[in-house]
Amino acid sequence: MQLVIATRNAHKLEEIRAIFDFRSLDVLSAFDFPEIPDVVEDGETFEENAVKKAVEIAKATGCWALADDSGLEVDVLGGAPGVYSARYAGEPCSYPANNEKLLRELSGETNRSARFRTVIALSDPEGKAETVSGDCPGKIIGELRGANGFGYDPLFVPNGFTETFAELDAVVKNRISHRANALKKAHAVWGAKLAAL
Ligand code: ITT
Repeated sequence: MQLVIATRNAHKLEEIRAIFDFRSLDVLSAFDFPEIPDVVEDGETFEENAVKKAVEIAKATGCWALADDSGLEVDVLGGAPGVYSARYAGEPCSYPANNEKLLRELSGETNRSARFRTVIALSDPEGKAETVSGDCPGKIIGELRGANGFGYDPLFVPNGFTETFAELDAVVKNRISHRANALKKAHAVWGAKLAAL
């Protein structure tokens, strides 16, 4: 049986494959289905967008699908960029422009607390979906540090560390991240079901 990871974000895909033990499942991604149009992410929550991505890809492929909707919530910005994390500085998605905008918005601000959040949705081929979520608390620093990872990683220092996600080894990020925490729950809740596919 095939499972499709409903993402066209290569970094996310790499992290999901590194974190989650898919055992003998044949795992594909949205990159394997170039004819399927991008899912329009117009939900107001990570849950809505994750479910929409998983359900649309499951129905279009006839496979089970797993989607990740994620982003950064900054307390002093009222939870922004939140669901708009990918396109915070406008279209098209640009990580440098998003990071510059975040630094601008937080200029002179002493409260730098934030968290990454991920919602993982799993849909069956008919479009019946469930979700789990995970987060990772930390703070936003005042300059970019490190070259690993993607997105806001060079600005985010997880609680308990002095390095940013972009300075930490991928093995460490994949042990403590929002995505790791969500996927641990996914494994606990859906592991047996997925193993039986
Ligand atoms: P798909 O919808 O195809 O999965 P996407 O990049 O559009 O790809 P999202 O809509 O979930 O995915 O947006 C997630 C954005 O949140 C992403 O582009 C980054 O800016 C940010 N983000 C999520 N997880 C992150 C992480 O682990 N490290 C750094 N930034 C992250």
